[in-house]
Amino acid sequence: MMSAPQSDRNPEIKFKQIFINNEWCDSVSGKTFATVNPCTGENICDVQEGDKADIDKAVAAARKAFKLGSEWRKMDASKRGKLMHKLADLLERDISYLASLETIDNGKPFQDSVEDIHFTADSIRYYAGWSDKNMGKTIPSDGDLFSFTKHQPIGVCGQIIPWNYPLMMIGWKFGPALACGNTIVLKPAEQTPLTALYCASLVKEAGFPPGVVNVVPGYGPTAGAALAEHMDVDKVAFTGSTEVGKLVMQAAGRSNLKRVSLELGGKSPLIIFEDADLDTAAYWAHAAIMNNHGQNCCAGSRTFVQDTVYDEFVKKCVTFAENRCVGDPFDDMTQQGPQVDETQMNRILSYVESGKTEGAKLEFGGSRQGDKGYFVQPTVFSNVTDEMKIAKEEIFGPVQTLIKFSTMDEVLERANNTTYGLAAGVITKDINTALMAAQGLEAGSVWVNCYDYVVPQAPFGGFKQSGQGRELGEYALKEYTEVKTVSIMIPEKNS
Ligand code: TXE
Repeated sequence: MMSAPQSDRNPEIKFKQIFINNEWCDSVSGKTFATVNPCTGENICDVQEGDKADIDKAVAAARKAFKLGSEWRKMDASKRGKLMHKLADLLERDISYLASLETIDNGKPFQDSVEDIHFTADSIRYYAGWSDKNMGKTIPSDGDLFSFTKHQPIGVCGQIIPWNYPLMMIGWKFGPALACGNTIVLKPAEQTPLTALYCASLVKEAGFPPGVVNVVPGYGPTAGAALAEHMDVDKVAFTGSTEVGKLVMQAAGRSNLKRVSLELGGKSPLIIFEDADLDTAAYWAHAAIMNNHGQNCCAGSRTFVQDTVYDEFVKKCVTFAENRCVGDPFDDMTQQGPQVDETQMNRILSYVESGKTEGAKLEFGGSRQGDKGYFVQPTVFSNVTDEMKIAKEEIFGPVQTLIKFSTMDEVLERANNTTYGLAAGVITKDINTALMAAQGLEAGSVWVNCYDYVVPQAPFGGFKQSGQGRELGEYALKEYTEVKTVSIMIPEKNS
């Protein structure tokens, strides 16, 4: 039995370089960038700053590892699965260290980092099981043909990830890519490169051949754009803002039409019907927006509440916000640490100002907490209407917007009246209400009587401008597979 993970406020920073071909190197330009502890605003360390030249080196290594006859291409699919299991075990072996590193770099509470690492390991294990099960078919073709499909890896995959779940995004991205036999160049977010680099050292320790996984820390418009535009990258997977998702897709179109999968922003509705148990509903509504400090792509950032219970519900939400424990992420009681950086904090505070200006009622919070680090008070707005900026744009912070509705038809139409479509939720005791809402909501995930329950086995992704393709579950294999039809002329076909 594993003992409970122990936090360390000052974890030793072991890896700050670029990881290519299972080796550590400095950036070609010689440049570095600082990564900051959002709790204090102080620099943790300087990390090598990769840009186009380093991406070129990493892509060349990934291409070499993908060559026909390479160790990786010849490896049994089941052996790929074994290496992935080893990687998942190593992540959990080092969970105390990794969770401490995640918390100083990102600011999330230590226990949340621990949970993220378990989810990372679980995602990699889930896909390890798929490694020898991504099967083609034999096809009853017309003519004297013996036809079959072969599911092949796509090739070199660029993976660009954000800072809100730095390690977990690695699990979601590495899992299907490696299971299907691809090679990877990962660019972590510039705000949170440290756990990705340590994870790279575990890839090497697990025994993956050189070049299968490469990690290049750096900025989006330089290193990220170089991956999206690269003529020798076969696929790019991106998680981040819708704005940058569009740039990634344009870059793919301008360059080599590489495959693209995107997981983007959201403005997800959570609908509270009058028959719900209001305490439970208020709990879910609070968790839906406040988890991970609101820095969650599927955050329930529009809470629609039926008019008959609206006033009572607002009070309950305020109580939850009042009781939320904001502070030191290494304290066991803390539910909310700082936002990831000063830019995000200021962005959130400017949304709060716009909410006040546009006439929403600030029920609780609304300010920065303290003057050190990037803490924002849990914030609750009532009397929010659909056309307000806080009801339309992704705030990505702990800001709850409570919106009134009367009928099912009306709320579905209003909930769907957005360019996004990542997730949605419904709280009700009535099965018909639940099913009608689940059917009508335009979202890639709909939760009933819960929220943000994401598991490795079930697909996750967006309708509309929230994305392209799906992550997790069997569906994600498709995003990392090319299907080849092989047709063989035979003397005579018999059924
Ligand atoms: O995102 P970016 P930012 C949303 C959220 C947040 C807003 C801005 O609303 O407030 O986006 O956050 C890389 N080519 N989400 O600026 O820029 C970048 O280096 C290629 C939702 O941090 O999209 C990082 O690795 N890559 C989201 C990654 O893209 C580029 C999570 C995400 O950064 C690039 C994060 C370029 N031109 C923010 N520019 C979610 N879906 O969970 C940047 N990048």
